[in-house]
Amino acid sequence: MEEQYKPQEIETNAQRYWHEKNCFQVVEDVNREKFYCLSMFPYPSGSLHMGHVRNYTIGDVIARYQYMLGKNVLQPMGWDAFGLPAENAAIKNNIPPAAWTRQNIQHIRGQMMRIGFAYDWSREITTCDPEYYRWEQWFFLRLFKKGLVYKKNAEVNWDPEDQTVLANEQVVNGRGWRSGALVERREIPQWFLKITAYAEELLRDLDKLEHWPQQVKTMQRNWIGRSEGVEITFPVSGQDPIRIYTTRPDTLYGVTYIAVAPQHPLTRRLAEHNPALKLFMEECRNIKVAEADIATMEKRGMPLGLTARHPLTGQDIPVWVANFVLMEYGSGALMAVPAHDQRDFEFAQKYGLPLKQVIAPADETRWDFNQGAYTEYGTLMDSAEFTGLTSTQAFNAVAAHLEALELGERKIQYRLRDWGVSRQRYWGTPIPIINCMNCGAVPVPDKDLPVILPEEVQFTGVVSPLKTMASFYKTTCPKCHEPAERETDTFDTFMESSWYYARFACKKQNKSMLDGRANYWLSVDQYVGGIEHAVLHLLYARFFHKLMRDEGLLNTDEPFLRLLSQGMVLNNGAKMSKSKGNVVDPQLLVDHYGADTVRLFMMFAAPPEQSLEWSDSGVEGAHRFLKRLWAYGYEVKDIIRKLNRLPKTNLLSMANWEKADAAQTEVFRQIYEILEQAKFDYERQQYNTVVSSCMKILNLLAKIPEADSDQIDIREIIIFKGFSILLRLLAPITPHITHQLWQDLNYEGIILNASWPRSSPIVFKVDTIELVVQVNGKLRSRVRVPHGANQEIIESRIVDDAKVQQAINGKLIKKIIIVPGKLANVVTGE
Ligand code: ANZ
Ligand code: ZN
Repeated sequence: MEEQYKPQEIETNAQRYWHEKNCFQVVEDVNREKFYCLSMFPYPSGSLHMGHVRNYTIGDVIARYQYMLGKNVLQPMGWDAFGLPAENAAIKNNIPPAAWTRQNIQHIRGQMMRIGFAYDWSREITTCDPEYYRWEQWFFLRLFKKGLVYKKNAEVNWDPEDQTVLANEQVVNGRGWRSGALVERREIPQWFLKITAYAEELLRDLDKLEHWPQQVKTMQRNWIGRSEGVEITFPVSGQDPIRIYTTRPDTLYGVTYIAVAPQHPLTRRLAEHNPALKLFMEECRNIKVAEADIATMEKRGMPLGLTARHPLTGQDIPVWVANFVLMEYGSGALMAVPAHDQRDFEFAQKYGLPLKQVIAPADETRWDFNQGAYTEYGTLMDSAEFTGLTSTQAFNAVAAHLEALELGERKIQYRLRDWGVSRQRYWGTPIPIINCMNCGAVPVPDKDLPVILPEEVQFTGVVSPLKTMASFYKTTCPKCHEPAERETDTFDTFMESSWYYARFACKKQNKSMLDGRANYWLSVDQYVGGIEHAVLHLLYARFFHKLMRDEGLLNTDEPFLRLLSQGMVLNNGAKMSKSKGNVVDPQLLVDHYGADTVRLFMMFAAPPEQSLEWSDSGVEGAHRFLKRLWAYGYEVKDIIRKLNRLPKTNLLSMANWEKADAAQTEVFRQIYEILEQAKFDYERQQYNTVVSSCMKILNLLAKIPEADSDQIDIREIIIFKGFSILLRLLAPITPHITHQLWQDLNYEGIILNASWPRSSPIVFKVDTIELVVQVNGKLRSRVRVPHGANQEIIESRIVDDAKVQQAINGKLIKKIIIVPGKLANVVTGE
């Protein structure tokens, strides 16, 4: 055994061992409890950053912990390889996206291996491999046949100079990033997946996800945005009636105008003969309406010169076009109630439209409109026969009345829109459709899949090479055999990340998308990733899971049982990022201190869900601890090796615990007490306190007293047992050093296969006495210490006591005065 801690050597050895023995390659085994642990796979750009390292270390600690509990653990890794950055790099470095991506994967895989993540590399997935995306194409066509896929016109950013579609990231201040031309909005045909058909289930099943952070579930609920309301028809003379959607039919008597969206068919029709209206429509087109902006944006509009008839009062109401009405929501028109809706209120103020109060707050009748609209529920006033009802009663009464008149219908509305999956980009999965002049959009026959993306391309960055590559797009129609053209758009890369977790379960399956093994491994027991994926990725993956279930490929309802959203890595209070110039390269740290130090620091510095503040001294502290661990192992190696030669079974019974030295037994008891805490913390995933527990155990062991009696063997047993507990508790966090120490000290087998430490095998009969503890002369606590405990143990019990710590409040302890059997006084500085 080496006297010095040499992380580089130790880590290479341990990694070689795991690799040669295929320690992390798993097969399905119905007789064992499985555990599927997954960290969100990375986009392979350049090299790993600290956020990745944190994410993957947390996942690895969870996987290794489950492994040591004896479960059949699957922890795979792969590459989310398609996407825009590869195209940008291609332009910049004049290297094809494929080559750039594969080169990065090579590099990052090496980095991951160097950190010792327990991945089953035999299951690696690269989403830009035809072997992967062919099943995505196949699945898309299944959905196509089921009618869950459709094509419709949708707006894109159009660069008129480069004659190409731009991604949102490529629009800089309204101009094309390359040409500098003013970007236009243009409608082109695109493919959509009917996620709205699953809106209800996606919402309902959130209730089943009891191990997901509330915050993520709330974000998904808001995104799905279910609301119950009524669709009401307002007749318009000489035009089609206007249908509006409202969640507040109780305010129907307070309507003072109707507002329609700039893209509403009525607006379009009238604009044909109204240049001012046409101009207004055009202006609205250029604003991208993010919903969050609607509340704050300047409300603008104009009268359409029409009136609608109120369905109940028969009054004429003016019709306006307004920029805050979304064409994509409800029916693209609303009944405006300025007295009770803030947006309607602001618009009415601006254009001098009337305001009519119809809801009275509970205790008063007149609302002071200087405060803005009254938007809460209340009691109806000035509402004919509905006056006096509560808002809730009126909702039903008005809805029923309108339904009877056939002028309204209750409706459930979702904010969720269908998922547009077409991207006018090169580096993605080709959409497996052939466009034929005679037959329209024809699916590529299964036998012709995959539609392979050509990788050897000249990439200028202006237009997707697919659009100019006749060898790619020229083909014949599978139906009529006339010349036809392939779809040159590719899929949104969220498609690939929506089902990779399932594919990992079906290693080397090239006959089908998934097979029966998916039902063994799924659902994923633990998913770890960043909060930035709270909505899109996690919602799409949940959607895909249900789609695959309904295709008969899976038998579960949800992909991820437990979700951990890890906090950010900060440096000097700000997120570590290139743009802020505060990045620390994990590779340099691994090279300098070794992987175990980096892993230990990551786990010690903060609980997984909280943000982690970078600290150089924290890294050094972690490294010092590992050096001490090693040094201690070296110091006691002869004792441990000696005991390891004895038969394990009677080791503890050999010792005469009745006569054992009290101070020593107390150390032993404390180790077991800490062990219980650490096991609890592992279960609740609070690894920072696991690490502090480990530090405490090492401190206890290092200071274990010599015996008063001649029961020397007990001290040795405690060292032997205590160190083995310590190593196993640390093994998921710092797997290399613990692997080596376990082996060097001749503990049985490899630590990976060692059983998880069990609770205390002996009942401690500790005879204790109570000490009154003062801090600077003031009574603060009472602490029990073992009878006959030495000064050192008494001090450690006092210092560990929570009330004492609170009283000390971080100050330096000058001394502790002990009156044996009675009292202790802690004296602090300042
Ligand atoms: C009258 C009313 C009175 C409304 C009132 C609200 C308060 P949620 O709850 O998010 O589903 N609305 C309807 N269609 C719209 C569209 N296309 N663009 C913008 N707003 C639209 O929102 C439903 C409410 O948003 C509807 O209820 C409607 O205004 C408005 F005191 O109708 B309400
Ligand atoms: Zn055809």
